[in-house]
Amino acid sequence: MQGDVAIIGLNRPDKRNAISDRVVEAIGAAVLRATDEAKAGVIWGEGTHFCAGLDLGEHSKKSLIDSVKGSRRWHRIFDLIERGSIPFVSALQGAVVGGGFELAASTHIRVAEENAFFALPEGQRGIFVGGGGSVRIARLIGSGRMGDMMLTGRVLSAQEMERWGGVSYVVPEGGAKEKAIELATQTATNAEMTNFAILNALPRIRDMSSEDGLFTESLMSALTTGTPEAEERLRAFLEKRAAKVAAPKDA
Ligand code: 1HE
Repeated sequence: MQGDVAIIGLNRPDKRNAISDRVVEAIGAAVLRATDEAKAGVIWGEGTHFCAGLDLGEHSKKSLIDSVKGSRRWHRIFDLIERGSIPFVSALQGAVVGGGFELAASTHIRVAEENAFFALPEGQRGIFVGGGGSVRIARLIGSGRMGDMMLTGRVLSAQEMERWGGVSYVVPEGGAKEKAIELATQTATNAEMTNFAILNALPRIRDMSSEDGLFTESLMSALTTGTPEAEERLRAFLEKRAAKVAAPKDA
């Protein structure tokens, strides 16, 4: 923990933080604990690479049914990140590959170091994404671009991925974790109900018709405004006790 922020590290650098069954279960346990104890979380990887994706050694030994169950396990656990109640920021360096990119896509904000690189080599490996990428990555960067990555195996730099909308911040080498903690700390100061609505209403509204989306938005808007926290924050602004919105420093 750092203040209100839970720090979750992938700690298997000798295997480039490849995700085995044990690793994905450990991520799930850490995320549940963070959701209970913290107001925001950071997910980062020990060593020179964020994550090399699925543990291919373990995967190659699986039966068909175990492979389906394995994918469903990733879905269940990554869903705890994406649609839980606290925001998660991922700090990315080196390889952000396959399931590593799927993990990053389940977090709410992605910070990449200049040396980070992104790929979906499933085509080359003869497999398919199984950690939610066909939904989350496709919605993040577009299914056309995702299809291009999977078909050609092309590798994108952090800057290219930023242009594609897959990461929101590119920082110098060695700086991703610190920036991710800074952003997570910032999100932890928001009203809890607003963070909950952002995490849970936004992805659902995206899946709705415009009409249903607008209706749901009105309900969420009223629900958040009705909390004592919102009442106090709105009063603080009107009594000039709250910070104003300031123009960016480099504007
Ligand atoms: C692994 C894995 C892994 C490394 N599963 N063991 N992911 C991939 O196709 C990416 C495969 N990995 C790589 O391309 C490279 O390892 C990296 C670019 C990530 C890093 O390169 P490098 O030179 O720093 O490391 P290395 O020497 O390749 O790997 C170090 C060790 O990690 C080595 O084991 P060692 O026992 O020989 O030391 C590697 O075998 C091992 N290693 N990556 C198992 N992925 C839910 S579906 C998701 C589908 C996918 O994720 S597909 C993409 C899989």
